Amino acid sequence: MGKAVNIEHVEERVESELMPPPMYKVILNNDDYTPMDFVIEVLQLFFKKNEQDATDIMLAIHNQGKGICGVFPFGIAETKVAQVNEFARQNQHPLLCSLEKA
Ligand code: TYC
Repeated sequence: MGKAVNIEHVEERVESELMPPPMYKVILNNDDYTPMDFVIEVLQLFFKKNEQDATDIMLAIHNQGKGICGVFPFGIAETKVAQVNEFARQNQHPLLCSLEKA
């Protein structure tokens, strides 16, 4: 007698192995006080942007209110948000980093 296989469990496993993980946008929000150079530094340090890309993203956020720094699986996105907000607070800036489902 072959072992019984629970098809629901197999389907669940195949789904979790084949489906890409849900992705989250890491967002920087504009404010009136955080220095532009600090935002550029954040984009270079935490999101590995070069100086030109970091400057372009910062200016887009400044002009449009918010902007995407990167798109990551939940655990990585959550960690980046916490690290950026802590770095901003340590430097006494109100810069706000947040998450949105992609
Ligand atoms: N608006 C800020 C200023 O004029 C610059 C800024 C850009 C702040 C992007 C936050 O996410 C931000 N100094």
